[in-house]
Amino acid sequence: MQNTFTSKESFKNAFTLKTSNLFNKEVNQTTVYERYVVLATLLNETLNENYNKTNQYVKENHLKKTIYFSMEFLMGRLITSNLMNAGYASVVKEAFDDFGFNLNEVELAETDAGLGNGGLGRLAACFLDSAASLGLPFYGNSIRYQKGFFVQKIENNKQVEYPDPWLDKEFIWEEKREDESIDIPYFGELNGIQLVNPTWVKAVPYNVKVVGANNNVVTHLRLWSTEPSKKQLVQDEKYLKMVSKISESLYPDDSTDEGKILRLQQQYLFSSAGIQDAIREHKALGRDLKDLPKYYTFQINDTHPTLIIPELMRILIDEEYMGYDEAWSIVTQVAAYTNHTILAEALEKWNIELFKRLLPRIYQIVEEMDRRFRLFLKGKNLSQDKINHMALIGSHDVRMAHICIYGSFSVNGVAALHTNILKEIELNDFYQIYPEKFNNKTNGVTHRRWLMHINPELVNILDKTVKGNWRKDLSAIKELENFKDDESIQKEIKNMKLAKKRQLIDVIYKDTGVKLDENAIFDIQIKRLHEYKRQSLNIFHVIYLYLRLKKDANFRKTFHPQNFIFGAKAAPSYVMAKYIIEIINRTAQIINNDPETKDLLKVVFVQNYNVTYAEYLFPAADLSEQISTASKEASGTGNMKFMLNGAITIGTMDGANVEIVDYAGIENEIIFGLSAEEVTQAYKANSYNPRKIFDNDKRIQDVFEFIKSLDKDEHYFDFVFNNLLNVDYFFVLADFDAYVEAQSRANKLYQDEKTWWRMSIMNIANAGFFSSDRTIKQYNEEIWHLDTIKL
Ligand code: 26V
Repeated sequence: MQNTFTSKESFKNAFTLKTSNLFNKEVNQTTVYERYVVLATLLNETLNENYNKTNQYVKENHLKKTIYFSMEFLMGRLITSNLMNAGYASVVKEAFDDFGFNLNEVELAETDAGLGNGGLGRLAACFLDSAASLGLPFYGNSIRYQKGFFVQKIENNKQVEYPDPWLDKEFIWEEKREDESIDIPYFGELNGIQLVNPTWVKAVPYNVKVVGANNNVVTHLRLWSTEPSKKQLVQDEKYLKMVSKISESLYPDDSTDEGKILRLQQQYLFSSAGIQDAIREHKALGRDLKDLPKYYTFQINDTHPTLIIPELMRILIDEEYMGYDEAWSIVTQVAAYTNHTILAEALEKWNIELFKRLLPRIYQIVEEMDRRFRLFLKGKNLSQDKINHMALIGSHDVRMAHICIYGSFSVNGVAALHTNILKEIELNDFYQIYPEKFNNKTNGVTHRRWLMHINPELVNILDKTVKGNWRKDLSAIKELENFKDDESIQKEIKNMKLAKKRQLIDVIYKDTGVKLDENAIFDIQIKRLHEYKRQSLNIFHVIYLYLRLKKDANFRKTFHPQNFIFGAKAAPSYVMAKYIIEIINRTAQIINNDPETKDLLKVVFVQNYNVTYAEYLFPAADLSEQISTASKEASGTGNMKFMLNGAITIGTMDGANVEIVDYAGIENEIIFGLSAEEVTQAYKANSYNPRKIFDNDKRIQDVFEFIKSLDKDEHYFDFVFNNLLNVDYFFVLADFDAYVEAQSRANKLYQDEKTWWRMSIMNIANAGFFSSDRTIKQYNEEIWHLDTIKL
């Protein structure tokens, strides 16, 4: 097939022509950004053909689809992965060399699509890549937020949030489908079961192409935007403002009722639009609604899209005139739910009055579901207490997770330990009733982005050492293990790290003005700022280390220089998280400017940690900080990206760390701290006393004194101290001693080069399991049962 990208010459011609069409310029007169626009436009146009073929194949072969409903898709930049997956990267590179352009620089001109805040959103993006690459009819469904997750700057050592108006620049990969818009009703009153006088909002879809790797498959992510609806006769200023607010930003402030309504409006927007869209397609293809489960699975990514369950009931009952039982049978064969967190605060609940006001008919349906569920539980001879506890509605709230479990045929956790905790503890009542629904799908990451794209240096080594086709099946990477004691390969891995460290050093220098030492251990903690993730434990250890290095000359001699790198955004209203950011930054100021220790210790907090920054950080790490309070981190996926790039985990036995240890061997990670069982036990027995630990540990007392001295006002950080000394819900002080010991082990191990690089190789070689291709295959074999698109 002849297209723009089949040869260097045809690409250069097309590039020249497009440059002239778009900008009326010669190619060598263009700015870097204009080059990006031309390249992305050409690629996007070329992808149309395979996109149409994919759609046609799915339609003609009547393939079942999975629609992945997720509040977040943290895509990052698409240019590199699209070029790579389409197989055009080398042609473009050669042509750009001829033009004298730097492809890498042009790729960096794309703005991150930051439609997510953390692990759950990035997982959704990895799933799109993996599913398309496996040729599965898998489609994302979410919101086209006008503003991405906030841009973080550090000013005066504090986090300051700025908006991310990413759509102010054209998003080349999307295509608006005005003709497929859907009107969504909010508010109104009920007349029986009929909703009267609702406020109508138009949901307009935009498709973002998703390119499979070397298989010609192109699927999409569908993002819904809001516009005024023709059905809404009165369109005053208040209405127009409401309409634009709905798709304006991710996780708007929910401290007021207005904010809460807005969040629920967002959830209903993409849930309802996605479901109506699927039903419209199903009917247009002449299929019977009874057969919906043969053609669709709706995967609910955490509880934000829960409303698809009552919404589907509403459509089947009110618009398709089905009986309740028949409708329920369909719903419970199409809906599947993934749980991503066990923190109580994240188990979503909505106040009944608020829910009822915004979605009167949906509430009525949830009430009926609740009535029937309570009867069902009664039939199982459960106590009234237990029934009240498990019900869908109770204590003034609608409980989203309970609706998901009741309405789905599958409930999965995201790592082995996490699923066990759900079954045995958090959701045990439900597990007793529905053991067959519960299953595990350990997370994974796409090795196309998190290895091939970000670490060509390591790719070279793999191509020399691994005979199997690891690009297609990452498990082949296990062959690298044969070289674990091969000194020349160890040396190559070490050189790879050095190269990646140098690249990161430049980026960090430009961002923060701090120049890191390439010979130091790169110790990196990058993830959302949360108390359970315990960035606090990390910085407390850094402070301890600093104080010890200053007073202990012998220790200085045995210590290998170490750079501590943090990257994290705190939720804007999360007070404790913001104090921790400030402590890290103020500590960095002191340590980095102390001549006594400046060759031994450096601390940096990178600004605005996002997907693009992550692409520099993961490959440069020696130590991967995974130090959450055991039982709290559902899985983690950063831990997998570090492993795949040869970092050693310093961590607790939490989330997917447990499986990382299983695969790589416990001798190849640095594990410390309380176990999940011990933590759970301590909660139960109410036996933990942080004050006692503090009173008996001079090191912690010194650390707290140091933090006090960071501000003129010695009470400035009292909020933090009070919490840690009186509550310490996340066992920071309890694990301090074990963490100090683990860090000291790490520092010594790094100086034993043969052992260290052997450990590093063992991590890379055993990362195959953590490919999201494996994860997606398991979802498909055990939950979705989709057939493959063959082009
Ligand atoms: C996030 C947020 C963010 C701010 C406002 C409200 C709100 C409500 C819910 C959530 C859900 C976050 C759940 C989440 O991201 N879980 C992470 O999922 C990852 C992928 O499965 C997993 O690796 C992480 O361990 C888990 O924390």
